Amino acid sequence: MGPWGNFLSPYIQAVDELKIKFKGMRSQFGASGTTSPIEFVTGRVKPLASIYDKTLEKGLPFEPSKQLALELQDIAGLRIMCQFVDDISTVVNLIRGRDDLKVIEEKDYITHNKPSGYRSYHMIVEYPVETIQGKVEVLAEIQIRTLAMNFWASIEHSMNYKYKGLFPEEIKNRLQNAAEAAFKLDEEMSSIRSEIQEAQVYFSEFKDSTNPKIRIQSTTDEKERE
Ligand code: 0O2
Ligand code: 0O2
Repeated sequence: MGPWGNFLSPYIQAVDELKIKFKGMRSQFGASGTTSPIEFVTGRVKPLASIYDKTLEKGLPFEPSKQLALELQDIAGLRIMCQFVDDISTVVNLIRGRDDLKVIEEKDYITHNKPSGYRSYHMIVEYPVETIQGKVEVLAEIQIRTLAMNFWASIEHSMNYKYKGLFPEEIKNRLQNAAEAAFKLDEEMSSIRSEIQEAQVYFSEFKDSTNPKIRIQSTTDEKERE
């Protein structure tokens, strides 16, 4: 493994482990019969080309170093998507309460959205990775957002590639308006949250009852209980 391979290896492990842990939180909610505040989780290690761009932006040497590990806090990136805005604070509190990581910084781009219109809650955490050389503490960025915020950010991010960050005024205004529309959608969905969740419970029970494998399993479970 070359110097970049060695440098990035603990980040790859951190992303893999954290993804499993956050997906585990979702399953635990499911198993306990409580609606999960987590809809889905994704993760990535920053590609070398993006690391290179960031070093140019920040005036850092493009080489694996302690300084790079400190300055680029999102080499390991996790994204947690929620259905409702209120779920975000539930997830933030769950992360704050964990013993396996340390929260270093929080940025609330939901109350204070970025001028672009971007909304998300960011947490920078320090996470210990066990390697064959011993323990390595790596920084990871966790972005927590609703599905609507994620939809907006994904579209805006891909348009950024086309316009290289320099949007024509009209596009910039339209994107800002779209961000506000996405936030209105979030508010509207929150106002009928109980109605939506009731329908989702009904829907998953209906799916289970029409799935022959699950019907056989639940009959077996019932027999075992008797
Ligand atoms: P399930 O059972 O579908 O939930 P991975 O390595 O596959 O775990 P990766 O590569 O980090 O994940 O990210 P990826 O492939 O972008 O997506 C991770 C998980 O998020 C996948 O589920 C996707 O199905 C799910 N996902 C991605 N986009 C959406 C979306 O827009 N809506 C919903 N509801 N889910 C989405 P899993 O982990 O394969 O399992
Ligand atoms: P990627 O991996 O392509 O998403 P930084 O720029 O990181 O040195 P800062 O200001 O501390 O400095 O970071 P910030 O703004 O807290 O978080 C940066 C990340 O948030 C970005 O990562 C995006 O993922 C997301 N983000 C921030 N602003 C916007 C925005 O206006 N639109 C979209 N779509 N995403 C945004 P990167 O670096 O772009 O990398």
